[in-house]
Amino acid sequence: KKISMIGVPMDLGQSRRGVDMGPSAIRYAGAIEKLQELDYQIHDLGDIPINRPDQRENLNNGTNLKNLDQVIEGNALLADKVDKEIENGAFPLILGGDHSIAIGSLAGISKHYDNLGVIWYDAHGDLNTGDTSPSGNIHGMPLAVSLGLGDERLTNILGYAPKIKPENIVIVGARSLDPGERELIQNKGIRVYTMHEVDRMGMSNVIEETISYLKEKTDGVHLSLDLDALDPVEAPGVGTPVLGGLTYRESHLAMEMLADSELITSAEFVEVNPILDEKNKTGEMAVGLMGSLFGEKLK
Ligand code: DIR
Ligand code: MN
Ligand code: MN
Ligand code: MN
Repeated sequence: KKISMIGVPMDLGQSRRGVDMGPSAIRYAGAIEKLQELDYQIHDLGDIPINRPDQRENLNNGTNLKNLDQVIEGNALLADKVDKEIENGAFPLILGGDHSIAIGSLAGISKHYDNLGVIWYDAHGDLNTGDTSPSGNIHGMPLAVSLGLGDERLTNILGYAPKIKPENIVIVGARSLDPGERELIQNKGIRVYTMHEVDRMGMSNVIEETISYLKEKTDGVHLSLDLDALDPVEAPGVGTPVLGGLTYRESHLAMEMLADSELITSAEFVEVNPILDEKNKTGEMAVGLMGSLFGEKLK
């Protein structure tokens, strides 16, 4: 049971500084010790080098995508690293960083699967393109990019596109979707459990359905966990908090059920911003959820 931990100190995919310190906050909260307790052999590869933008340059490279060049560069490095770790037989565990890093994660991971499933645990859909984005922030785009939609320099990282298929995606926890994202969800038939469904069905049924939906048709499943899926009362250290989120208990239950399913083949924990946090509460939340995802309950 080998895990390769990869930090990505990226904060250029959105506009609140500080999320680049997320990997440090998660490590400081005891991620490595937690996984070692669970008998994993954990290899911390340190952080991917992220270039700071030169404020004098035109950072958008002629588009409305903020810091496009730096986001591409960081994600290309991440994709390569993830690709190599999977080749070496390790489970990639990626620490963000803002959610734009899922572009590189999925590029590196999906190379190894014909039908990669993705569980997108997030208050947001992250399904914008340059045409639909209200913000120009690339962290609101990684799922669209991975579907092959948007700027080619993003969709083509590692030289292939798309990375994933719409029918292999499940979004859990959504409660802030932009008009273009709603349209895309309808048109592509993407499965979404919004807070409405979580409230009505209960998390237990949501994850049970998610597992049976993905089980037969995928050959691996990536969990992309944005801490803003949780309620901001319980996870305040995020850049785009949205009221009415998932609870601690619902989220641990979800992770435990995913652990039992043995479906998850890679994971990332993103958007932890220690500057906005309360005594690293959100970093600790991430580590707790990691514990459940990696089978703490079974011990
Ligand atoms: C919004 C916010 N949908 C955007 N997205 C966030 O800027 O595209 N994603 N916060 O995590
Ligand atoms: Mn997100
Ligand atoms: Mn693939
Ligand atoms: Mn989000």
